[in-house]
Amino acid sequence: MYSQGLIGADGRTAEDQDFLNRFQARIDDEQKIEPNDPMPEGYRRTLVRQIGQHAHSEIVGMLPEGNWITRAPSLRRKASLLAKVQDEGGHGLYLYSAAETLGVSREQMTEELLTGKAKYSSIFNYPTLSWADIGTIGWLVDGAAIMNQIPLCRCSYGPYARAMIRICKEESFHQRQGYEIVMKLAQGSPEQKAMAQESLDRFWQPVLMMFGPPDSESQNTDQSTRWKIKRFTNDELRQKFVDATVPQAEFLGLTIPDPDLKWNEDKQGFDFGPIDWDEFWRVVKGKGPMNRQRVEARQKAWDDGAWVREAALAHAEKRRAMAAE
Ligand code: FAQ
Repeated sequence: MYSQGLIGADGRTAEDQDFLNRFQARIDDEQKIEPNDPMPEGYRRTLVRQIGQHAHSEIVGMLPEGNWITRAPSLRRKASLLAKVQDEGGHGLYLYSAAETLGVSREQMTEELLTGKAKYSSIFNYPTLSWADIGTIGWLVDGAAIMNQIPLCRCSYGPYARAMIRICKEESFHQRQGYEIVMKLAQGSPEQKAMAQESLDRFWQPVLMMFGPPDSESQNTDQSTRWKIKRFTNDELRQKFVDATVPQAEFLGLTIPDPDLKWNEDKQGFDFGPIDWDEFWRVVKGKGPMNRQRVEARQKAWDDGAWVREAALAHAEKRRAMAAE
């Protein structure tokens, strides 16, 4: 995710202190920034990076679950999984459109993804090895996504905030369908319960990593919070997620794989054990279990779709020529 390229950097914006102060005053006043409004180049670039990575995550995120559509255990499960994966594709499309309002094209963003310049969420570089993983992804990955994305509905950039409202509604359905799958397994045979537990064991740490590095290592949080792109820090959201999820696991009769997990009366939240940040950075830098396969799948889809893009352009050109006659 998070393109670090120079997409859209025009280097021409006059950003004297007066301009920056006026912009910050609009942000502090909770005014929404719209595509044609003047904005600092850094604000625009931060949004292109974040929205672009978010869009890529939604699209790449279709792959681990898509892997199970043909193997879903019943027609009902297949229909809801199909709908869920399709929703994620829709989210990617709204988000690419939101990023395009900032002057970057879908082609540029895709190129950055395929060349590895732009990132996507680390979580999608893990494989889905069992049916229980589909439940765990809905329950925990969509659960973490909602925790992170509800505050984005109040992001200062109008098109991103508005896209997030619909996305969050759909994500909450996804979270429930995942929780229901895990619940059925947890209440099923000992083998099914063991499958749910094994999946939770594998996904717990990678899910906590979704919120990004600890605040002390997060280079973007301070500025993004000042611009009200982010409303909470990475650690704050991670803590909220843990506090919301522990009682859900207890209800399911599953054990969160963390011996240090303990209720802390003083902070009214759970303490939890260390996260393997070396693994996080390895995955972010392209060395996760599925990075290569994920990018190859996107490259193939882009290549296979070339004729559609060419046909659509030729059609648009023909219509333009006819209208001009
Ligand atoms: N993976 O300075 P920060 C979903 C990078 S959607 C990879 O803290 P920031 C739905 C970060 O880019 C999931 N890289 O960064 C679904 C930066 O590097 P850079 C995606 C990561 O932007 C469910 C560096 O580390 N959600 O799941 C990750 O302020 C099921 C330092 O980090 C969003 O994208 C990571 N996890 O905060 C779909 C939400 N974390 O770019 C299908 C929007 C950090 O400077 C199936 N994004 N990095 O080179 C955000 O809220 C923020 O971008 C954060 C990161 C919170 C993710």
